[in-house]
Amino acid sequence: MEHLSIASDNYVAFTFFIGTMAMMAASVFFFFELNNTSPKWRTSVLVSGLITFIAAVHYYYMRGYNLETGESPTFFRYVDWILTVPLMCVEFYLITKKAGAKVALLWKLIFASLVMLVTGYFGETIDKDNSVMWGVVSGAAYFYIAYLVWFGEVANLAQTAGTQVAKATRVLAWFVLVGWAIYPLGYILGTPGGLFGVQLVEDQAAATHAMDIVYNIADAINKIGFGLVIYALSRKED
Ligand SMILES: *C/C=C(C)/C=C/C=C(C)/C=C/C1=C(C)CCCC1(C)C
Repeated sequence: MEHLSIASDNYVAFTFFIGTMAMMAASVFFFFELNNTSPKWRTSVLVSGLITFIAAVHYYYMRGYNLETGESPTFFRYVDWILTVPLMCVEFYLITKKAGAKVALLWKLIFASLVMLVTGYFGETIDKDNSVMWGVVSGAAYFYIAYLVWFGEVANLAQTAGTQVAKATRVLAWFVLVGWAIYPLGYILGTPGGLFGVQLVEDQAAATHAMDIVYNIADAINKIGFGLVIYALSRKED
């Protein structure tokens, strides 16, 4: 059997490797800190750990897949997102629940995130020719989520849930607006004609590599960052 190791100039494989390690470390941290977390915040911190743990398992797999085939693990990328993004919606629900958030709000967030991800998957895989159209639909669902957390129900409930929850929700809203906006950039770089027919990276292999690196960086920022905001909130208010 051929021995596979990461070449020092293989940034795709390297970021998959670092991603695996970072997600694992974050999960261990969140899980072990559960013991020092007040009961009120325990579920929220547990969900932070589940998000990074699910990502760690997927990254371990995607790292091996990418190393062995040299290809982009698109399917498992989206399986990961379809599990972890709804869990991020659960975080918004949990921290605003004390202020009266209803399960209907949670479903609204989850539904929008599923629309965002399923349409993105279509654009990247089975209907690449219409990647711009799928990207626009996905973007609309993304803006709806951003709207809910900045100005809609999530923002309003957070205001009545107390200063610390309001502050934390504002930081999470920045993650959604800026951190999540990195993903459409990856999509535009990696999809043929992603930005209204313009191919930004000429060579398709290089374009796919750029997309994977951008997604890997975005995942580390968003999954671990989100979890740390929740963790910090659990320390400030008990
Ligand atoms: C942990 C994973 C996260 C937070 C993933 C978030 C993914 C997105 C916000 C993806 C958004 C997309 C668009 C807004 C348009 C193009 C297609 C996507 C799916 C890349």
